Amino acid sequence: MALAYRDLRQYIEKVTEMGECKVVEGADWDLEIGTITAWQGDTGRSPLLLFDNIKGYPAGYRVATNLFNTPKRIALALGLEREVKGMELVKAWRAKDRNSKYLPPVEVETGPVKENVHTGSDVDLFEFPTPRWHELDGGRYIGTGHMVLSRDLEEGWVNFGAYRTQVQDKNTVTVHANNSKHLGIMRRKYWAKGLSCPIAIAIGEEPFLWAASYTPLPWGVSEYDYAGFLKGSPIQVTKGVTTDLPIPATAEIVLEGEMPPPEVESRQEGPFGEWTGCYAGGKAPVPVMRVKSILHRNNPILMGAPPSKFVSHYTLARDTHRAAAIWDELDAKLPGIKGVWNVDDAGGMPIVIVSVKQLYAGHVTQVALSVACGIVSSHQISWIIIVDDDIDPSDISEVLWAIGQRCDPETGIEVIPGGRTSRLKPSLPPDKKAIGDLTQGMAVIYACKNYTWKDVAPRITISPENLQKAKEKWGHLFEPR
Ligand SMILES: Cc1cc2nc3c(=O)[nH]c(=O)nc-3n(C[C@H](O)[C@H](O)[C@H](O)COP(=O)(O)O)c2cc1C
Ligand SMILES: [Mn+2]
Repeated sequence: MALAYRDLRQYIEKVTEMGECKVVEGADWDLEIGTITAWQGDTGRSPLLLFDNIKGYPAGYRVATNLFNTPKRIALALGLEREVKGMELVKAWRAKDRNSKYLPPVEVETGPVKENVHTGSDVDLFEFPTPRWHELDGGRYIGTGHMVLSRDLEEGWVNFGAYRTQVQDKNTVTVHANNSKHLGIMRRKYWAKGLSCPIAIAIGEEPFLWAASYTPLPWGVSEYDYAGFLKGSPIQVTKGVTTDLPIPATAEIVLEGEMPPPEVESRQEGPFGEWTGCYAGGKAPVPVMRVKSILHRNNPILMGAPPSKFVSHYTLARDTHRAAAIWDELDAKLPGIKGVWNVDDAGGMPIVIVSVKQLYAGHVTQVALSVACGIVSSHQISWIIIVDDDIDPSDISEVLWAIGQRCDPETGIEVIPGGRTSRLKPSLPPDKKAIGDLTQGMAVIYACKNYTWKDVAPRITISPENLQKAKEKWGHLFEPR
């Protein structure tokens, strides 16, 4: 189905037509926007929030949050014909990804992002109503729903990713990228030669650019090509003003500049409320970006995606997208995979449930260990739960029943040491962090029947025939006429 929108603005217009956008007037950038975002996000059915007339800022300088929090908005954003949730949404993502054909961007002469261009002493980051999102945040984070662009010095391809970005002063931000991430690798190639790394940051971009920004892709694959494929048409880019980086032509705000080597300049950054549901990062020195130009549309919309423990509140259904990617990885290796669920309530990654139609002895062990070492699944995973094919893994009540009735803890739990985690993990002990040992165990819960004696305890179910007969005879008592 063709997408109903061209850019973030038009997406918001469509959401408004659907009756799912609330304009909030008069909120303060200092905690009020963040508080309303979290309060509504936690209802699980937040409208898209569009903050206007923000305290101390002119009307029209807006902030948008909670963009994709209902099945209706997810369907609109993904271009699905009807709204779906649970395993249906996982299957919809799989159908999209299966037709994967990377589409490179097209360059256009100019775009609405260049409606306003500020350079030199005209650069002032305080032009925008950047929120302080969470109560203990170390400052105002302009980059949460954003994309940080860089070009590989040797290979020439363009990467982007979401790396939290804090405002330091009118023309300086800090960009908190892990060294293992693609920006982390790219910037060190410039720094090794004593050069500053040119970067551009787009804030407020069309939904598939946002999805590509936080999705890990292989080294060498530009997120632009992936976003183009998700969209079904190439992303329009235009050359920057003070960098030659291709920037999204319809972005709301773009900052351009460079990151000098950290020994030339770093600033204290953090802490920041993170995806684990906890504050992380403390106050620590982080490399800066010196902002050389700011481009923005008239009446710009700063897109915010402040992390909370629910990944689905601030991403484009990343919880289900991850389940789809894990399912694809498993299907490429093993038969009998009937469903994969990634538990959003656990903070996005630590709990994955797989339902399997057991075909031979040892099958479930293969599945569990494949999840433990999958490219998508292995990072940050703590619990792998295997259930049988009569259990819908997205139905947590069914999964708890399976743990309660089909798992003997003495033999049904396996702990694998040395799983990959990160400094942000609240359960990682300080002494391991101190020596850089960022690993912890991964547990497998076999909440499934034993293959060799699996038929001994049939479940209580009502056969469709008996149900139909009962309905015919007594349905009139229960169903409204
Ligand atoms: C809201 C949000 C904030 C993020 N902040 C950071 C961050 O500060 N540092 C980081 O290394 N990754 C961060 N990530 C995760 C990266 O965006 C993700 O790993 C992405 O795949 C990185 O792109 P890359 O694979 O091209 O490096 C964040 C993700 C989201 C959704
Ligand atoms: Mn990348």
